[in-house]
Amino acid sequence: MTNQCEVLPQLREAYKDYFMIGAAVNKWSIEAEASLLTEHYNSLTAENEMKFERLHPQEQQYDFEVPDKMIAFTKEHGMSMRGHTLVWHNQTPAWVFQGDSGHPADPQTLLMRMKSHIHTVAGRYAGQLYAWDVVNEAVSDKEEEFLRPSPWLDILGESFIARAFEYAHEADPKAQLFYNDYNECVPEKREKIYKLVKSLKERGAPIHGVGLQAHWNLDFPSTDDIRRAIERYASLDMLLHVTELDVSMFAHDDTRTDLTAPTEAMLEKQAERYTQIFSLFKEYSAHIKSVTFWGVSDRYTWLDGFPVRGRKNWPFVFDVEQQPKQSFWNLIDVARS
Ligand code: HAH
Repeated sequence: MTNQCEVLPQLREAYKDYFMIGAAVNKWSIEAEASLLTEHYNSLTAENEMKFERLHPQEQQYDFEVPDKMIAFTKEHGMSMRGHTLVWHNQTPAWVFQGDSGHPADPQTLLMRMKSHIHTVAGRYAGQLYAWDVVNEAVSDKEEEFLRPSPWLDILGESFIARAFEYAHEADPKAQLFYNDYNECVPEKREKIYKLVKSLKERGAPIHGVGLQAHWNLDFPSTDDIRRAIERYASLDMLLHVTELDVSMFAHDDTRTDLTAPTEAMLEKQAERYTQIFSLFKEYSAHIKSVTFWGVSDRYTWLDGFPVRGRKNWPFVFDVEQQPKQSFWNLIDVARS
């Protein structure tokens, strides 16, 4: 088969009047999938390389080598970059929350560490990232629980969220600052995210947007629930970014591990889903300014290891050979319709 790259329409070009098209990258994909990236995408997010544990593994040690290279790549190719993420309960080293002799850190120490981390990281990249996911996943999935229990919440109380936004704004006054979460279209959680963002706004915290992670599958969430979530967050006068889109072939309770390739039925259903999803995004493009896939092609996705370890998944619009799937063509049709 001939190389189709040159004749393919470009996703970023097709959507240029609506929103940026992004991809999460890592050290491997930014090289192995470089031509797909530069052809179809104009925004990158580091999948893991800007997380606390990677940038700041020990109190006196920062490591900026890989993210610096990613930023250089985006500049070289005229792309933009989102920052992910400053404050999260996961992928944060234990030292952050530790005090003396086995006790947890006291509130002043933890707040000082948070401030220093945010000032150093967001300060280093000031003016080079158009947005930051300042706080990731602070809202609980459990009924009757508002915020997720975490060392941040346990030690600092709810105010850790507003403080994080203030520090990020001090360090990079031009970056758009986002609250980012998953299950963002589930009505009960949607209302908690709405309540959190509303209270941040009312307290005058410098928050500019809501990040919808959009880890979805062939049936979940319903397009009605996606629409309702977009409208609800937009009603707070927030920018919206779709930050981590993937359309898994497997429902949450599906633990099959026998498939070595997607079935025709799966591929067709996924393409229909992509049509519905991007039609909605286009309809709300006055609010949605960036749509990022949490990967590039089906060669690699974090879903190969989550929630079922070692089960291959095929969530994107380019296949394992980096060729366009029906889903890709549907996205082009939606853009042109
Ligand atoms: C996201 N969490 C994170 O924001 C991202 O940083 C990571 O690379 C992948 C997914 C989604 C998530 C999770 O980590 C655990 C349970 C449910 C959802």
